[in-house]
Amino acid sequence: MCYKSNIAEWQFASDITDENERLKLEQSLVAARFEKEAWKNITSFNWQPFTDPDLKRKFKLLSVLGPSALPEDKLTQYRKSIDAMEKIYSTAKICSFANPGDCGMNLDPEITEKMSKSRNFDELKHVWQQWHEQSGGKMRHHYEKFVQLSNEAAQMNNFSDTGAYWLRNYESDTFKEDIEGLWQTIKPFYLQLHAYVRAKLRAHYGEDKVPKDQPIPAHLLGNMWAQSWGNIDDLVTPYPGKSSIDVTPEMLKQGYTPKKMFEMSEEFFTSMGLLPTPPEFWSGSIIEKLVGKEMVCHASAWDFCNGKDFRIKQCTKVNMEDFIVVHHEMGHIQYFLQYKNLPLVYREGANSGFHEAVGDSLALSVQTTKHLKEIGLLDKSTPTDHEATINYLLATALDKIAFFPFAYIMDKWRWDVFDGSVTSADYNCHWWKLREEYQGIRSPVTRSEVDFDPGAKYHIAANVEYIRYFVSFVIQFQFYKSLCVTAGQYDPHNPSQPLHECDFYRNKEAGAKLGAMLAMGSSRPWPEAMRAVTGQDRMDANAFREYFKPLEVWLIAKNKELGEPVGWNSGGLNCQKNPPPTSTTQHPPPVTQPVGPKSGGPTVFLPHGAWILVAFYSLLNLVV
Ligand code: KAW
Ligand code: ZN
Repeated sequence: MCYKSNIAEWQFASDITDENERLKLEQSLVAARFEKEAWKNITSFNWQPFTDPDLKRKFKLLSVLGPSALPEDKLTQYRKSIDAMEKIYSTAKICSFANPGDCGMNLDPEITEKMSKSRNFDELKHVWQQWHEQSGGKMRHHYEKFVQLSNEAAQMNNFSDTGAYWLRNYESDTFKEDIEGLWQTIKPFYLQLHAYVRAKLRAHYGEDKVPKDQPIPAHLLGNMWAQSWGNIDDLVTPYPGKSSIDVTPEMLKQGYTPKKMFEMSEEFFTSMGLLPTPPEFWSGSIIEKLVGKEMVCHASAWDFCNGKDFRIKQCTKVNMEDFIVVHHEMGHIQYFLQYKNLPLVYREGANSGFHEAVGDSLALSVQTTKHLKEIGLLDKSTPTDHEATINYLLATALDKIAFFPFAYIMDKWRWDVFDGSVTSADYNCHWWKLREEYQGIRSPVTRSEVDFDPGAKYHIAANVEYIRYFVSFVIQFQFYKSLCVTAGQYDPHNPSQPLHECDFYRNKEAGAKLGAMLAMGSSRPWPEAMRAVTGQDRMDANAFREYFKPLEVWLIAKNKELGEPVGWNSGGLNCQKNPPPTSTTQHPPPVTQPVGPKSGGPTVFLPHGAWILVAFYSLLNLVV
């Protein structure tokens, strides 16, 4: 059943057609019937008093049914709303800024490339606004329906709402408090990075575009969601002209291909004595965007549950960023391979954050100057003095530290939506409230409740929980540090061997340690799995602080020297309930444009003249 469902899902994700959508839905209903039967069987046992801990754990994990608890008509609605959003997200297109007649720009690769490379304020703003309009903007009503049904399913599983249902995966009563505690530890460092980056952006774009003590405009950070900022490294690098770790030009020069990137990643895993991928992986995976087909380009790794068929689907581009993503996806595959002989119920990560952290822990080793030299992507004479170190750590921080507040609010927003503290009347403005409060960024154009900006991010559209990445970005440094100590590559008491220079390539001891943890799957509570690698049994930001220590010291001094304010003032949220009359310059409201909240109540169509009134009240709203 697991195999059949995966095949149907893969078919849809790699070839988005109405027929494949129908087949996927049909299969999901068959699977739901089966899961319901299994669940009835399991829950007919009084398993709570069982004394065999392993048997009890299996029963505990199997006793939660998930969305399949819904009656068939509602399950159909539920699936259809998610499929519709994923389809909107994956097929959205926008028009070019320079070439308005060219309206075939996809997120992957054209839009992503523009966000990463363009330094033209207005072009970035255009691309940002159009993407948000064409993706999230088209799915608000689907999301409303989805929230209602998803909560209904959670409640049928005896959870208060979907947020509580998600948290079961972390098997902790203090999970939310733990995450908040970690954020508080990271926050001072984030604020320093934010202040420094804002200063550099102000120098480039001017004080009028990037005011000194305000949130940063969300479209200037090299990434559509301002979630990782590595792509603007050239604008913010502390010592220009010194070495850069972006080896993209070298990869292109050497004629790298997606296939070569995957082969190299596999070789890194096997060099540590970890498992090779089977032939099915290479014949079944899709590692380049298919021409002539609509597909889900957001990367993913698939376990077809038959012990043989494991695949990756990724629209890989030849650049450093995707080289890291390749390792990330290969980390998922390694986990699959390691636990493939466990009972199906245990073929999962110790928790979702563990699954996300495997490839990233290795990628920290891959991206070291030492390793890049070894694989011929960096010149052997590249220095590793203090200035080069700061450049390196800052480039890494742009991806790793900038990410935390984003990863946090992705699920903070959904927790608030699922538990009802935020309703659809406030979906978008609440999103921007969190964006401003945690990330210190602001929308480049006024937003309203006609927009639905959370839906412009894949994991909201496709309903993938996100706090896993927050967990991952903390624990990957714990794993990295422990593997480095095991490999004799890091000694906390030896300054000539700092953590960020550790490369455990070819180290079999480190590989054995990691492999042993992965082979546990979800058979034990995650603190036990963590202990197998780190000796610790909790999430801890200290390894992370240790890694970045020289940069933290440097940033604090630099911001002081520049007289740069740390933090931001809120000059009022750039979001209002009603749409401002001039919010969309591209598409002026047609004669019969629906207004008002899209959920509930009837849609109101206004005659042309009434727009003047709407405009007046919107303006009034703005003034008030
Ligand atoms: C990130 C992660 C690593 C390196 C750089 C990064 N930059 C940003 C991130 C976080 C996040 C993002 O893009 O926002 N990364 C991803 O989404 C990578 C895709 C994935 O490998 O995590 C993928 C997401 C997914 C989940 C469910 C359905 C479809 C896509 N996750 C998996 O494929 C997966 C596989 C096995 C178990 C669990 C998840
Ligand atoms: Zn992943």
